[in-house]
Amino acid sequence: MVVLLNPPTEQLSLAKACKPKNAHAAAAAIVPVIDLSSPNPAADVARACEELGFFKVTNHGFPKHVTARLEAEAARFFSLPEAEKEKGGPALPFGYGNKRIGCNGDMGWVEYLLLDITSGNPRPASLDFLRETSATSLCSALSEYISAVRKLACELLELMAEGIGIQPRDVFSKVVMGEGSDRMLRLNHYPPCPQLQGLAGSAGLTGFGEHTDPMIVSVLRSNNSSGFQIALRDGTWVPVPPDQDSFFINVGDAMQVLTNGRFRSVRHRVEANRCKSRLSMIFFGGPPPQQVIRPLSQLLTNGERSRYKEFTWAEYKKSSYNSKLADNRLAPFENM
Ligand code: GA4
Repeated sequence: MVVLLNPPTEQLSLAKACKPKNAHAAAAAIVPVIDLSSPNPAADVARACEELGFFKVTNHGFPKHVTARLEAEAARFFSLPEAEKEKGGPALPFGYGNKRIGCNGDMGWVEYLLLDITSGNPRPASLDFLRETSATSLCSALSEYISAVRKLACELLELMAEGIGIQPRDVFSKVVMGEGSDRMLRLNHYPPCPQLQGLAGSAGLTGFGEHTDPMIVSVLRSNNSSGFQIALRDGTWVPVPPDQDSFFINVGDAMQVLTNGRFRSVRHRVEANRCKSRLSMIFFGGPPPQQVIRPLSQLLTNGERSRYKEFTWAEYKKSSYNSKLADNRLAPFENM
């Protein structure tokens, strides 16, 4: 089933999404919750990365006002007239994008701002299309958020290393936090979808189609609007109950390779909501372009073979950006 949008060439598929009322409660039980103020969260972090590739963190100490400020700035940006926002597009891959995701025909009921933050903050030029005052206030909200989210990502990556029993503790974090490491920030706005209003409760419109994240780690925060779903190992999709006070962490493809498949890159997607806007902010942390990606030698004990062929991050990115969202991007790099 599809919904036809304007212009009619833009077709977004309707995902099957029939869920019983208590599905959220069941899903809440599935998503591991890691309390970062607990005495030793590392083992739980590693278990979550192995079993699901996904978990939620609470008591993270992230300053609330920083999130609130970026959320307000993002909402202000997305409420600008379309013609203003379009000046920042098309997203190839960076900039403002509307419904088109990537360059290979993927579509979603989403508008977004994808920013390259490799050098710390978004390159000022990437927001030059905004009037000076809005660019300045969005930029400063972004820099504040980016420095706090980098700290949180770093802490989580260290817990992942500790939990899986490898040393030094910064083995993952230094790859993501080093000079020239590939880092991005994405602001996604999923507007309510009026076309869904009249439809029966069994269908959901694709906001962001199913995919895995190519990077090492993704740190996601959203407002209190539902729609985010993850796939379990058996392919079952479960809705993740929203929680605006927590962060959700995804393992990405590069981390799956570094750990020789112990940590799982989680497949996820977002369904559009018929009546409520969803606003999310995602930090993606990856390696520098020339970094060779292969399983850490400490994890290849007792003659364990690498499940993957070696590749550089630049090679992986090139191949990723030539793929469709739902593709298994690691398939060409798997050893038989
Ligand atoms: C998915 C995760 C991140 O949002 C992203 C996406 C990127 C893009 O939007 O430009 C990609 C997608 C993502 C994976 C496959 C390619 C590239 C769109 C697409 C179809 C920024 C990323 O790093 O990979």
